Amino acid sequence: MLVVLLTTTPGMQAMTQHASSARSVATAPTAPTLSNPPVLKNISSKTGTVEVTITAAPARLELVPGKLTDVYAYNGSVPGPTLEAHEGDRVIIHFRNNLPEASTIHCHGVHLPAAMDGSPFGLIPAGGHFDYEFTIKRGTAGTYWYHPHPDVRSEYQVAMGLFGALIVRANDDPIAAIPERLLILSDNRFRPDGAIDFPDSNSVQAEVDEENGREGNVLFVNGHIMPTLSIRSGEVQRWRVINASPSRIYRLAIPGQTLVQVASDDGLLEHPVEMKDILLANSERVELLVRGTGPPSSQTELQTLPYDRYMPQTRPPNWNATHSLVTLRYSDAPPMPPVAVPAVLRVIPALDTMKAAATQVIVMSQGLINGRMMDMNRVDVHATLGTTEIWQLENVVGMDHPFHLHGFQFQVLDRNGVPEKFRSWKDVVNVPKHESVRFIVQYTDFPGKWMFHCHILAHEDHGMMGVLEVQ
Ligand SMILES: [Cu+2]
Repeated sequence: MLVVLLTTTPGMQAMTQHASSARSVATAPTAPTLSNPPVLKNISSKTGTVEVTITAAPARLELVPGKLTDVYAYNGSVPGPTLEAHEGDRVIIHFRNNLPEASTIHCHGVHLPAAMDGSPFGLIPAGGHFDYEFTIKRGTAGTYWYHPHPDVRSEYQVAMGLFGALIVRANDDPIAAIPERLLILSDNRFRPDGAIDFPDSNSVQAEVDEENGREGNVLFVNGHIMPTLSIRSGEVQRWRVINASPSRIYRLAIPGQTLVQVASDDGLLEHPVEMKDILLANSERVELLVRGTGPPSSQTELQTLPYDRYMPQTRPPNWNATHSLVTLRYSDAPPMPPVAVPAVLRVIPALDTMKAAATQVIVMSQGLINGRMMDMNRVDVHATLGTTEIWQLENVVGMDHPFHLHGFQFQVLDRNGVPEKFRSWKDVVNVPKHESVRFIVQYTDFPGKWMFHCHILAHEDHGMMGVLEVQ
């Protein structure tokens, strides 16, 4: 069964021709064209094996036009190169840590053995190396990403430039024919000389950053400031969007049109879902079908709308501004015929709440989970391999905490008791201020110690993390 996505709504052409008055926080002098980070070269000749080398090292790159910035980079680029694999592939990552400090590669959201998770339990020292090896589970095609996960230093290392996309493809992807774009969202803050700006530890800014997480005033998409993305009138594009910002939450919208969500963190939804705007918390991913509803030669933009995740006392002054992320420019080619999109993307069997062996209550407060700070020597949650559990996340403070569980993908059941509108596989869920979320998870395989934490990296670094042991 196919549905045809509608192309134009009345009045839209006029709106898109005069793209909104929103201003970006920082504007580049010349608009770059959106391009993708390089794709990691597969050095294996074996079918079904993806073998790559990733080196983390200091580098000096032009992140903002005309300035050179000392960064940490994977294979010399920010964002790092994209790891592409297929379901069922054996993935081997030869990681070399040439940073002056310990680090890891955490393949965020990927279901893999605990020893391959790149968690704080698997630190690779400065100058060290490690081979991550795992097989990508069938049915988990989706948009993932990788980043360092050392205890206490995650925010710093990600802010210094260590993050990259990890795309898992399926041979039976029902929308594989739709042209694809990758959008890795990040932000940063710079000194006048181009150096990445970290506040002095005793400053007011340091306190604000500790509370909010360090937000940048320069917004990047694939490392570009306000790039231009081309689209043809009538065309439909599949956008894979990753929030790689350590603390900024995005509320994505294109003025005058709705977005069609087709995938969540861990792959396709069951059906396309029409959304006015999409909230993308730290480390979340979404796949969208973006329709070229504007006329040839017009332009519009992808924006992030205001979203109040903050405590009133540390709310940034411009929190309620709309920021522009990407200029969407229509080619002068005549409109394309409508594109057919399947009404059914895949089937996601519901995990059965009647089979839940326990409910884990997780209370998130100011910097604490269940009243405690992270301790690598403590196990906070014990679970039995093969069982299914419900996790009840309660945010008891006045700011959002996006919650991430390592190793196991889950299904959100409800938010504040309201059943989730559509089923999806996720590995992170935002828990807004004073709200609660329940999800269900099955520990299908892979015993070991797994992290769970707030994905505002400053919160994680300051102890909002715990350990789940599956035995
Ligand atoms: Cu948090």
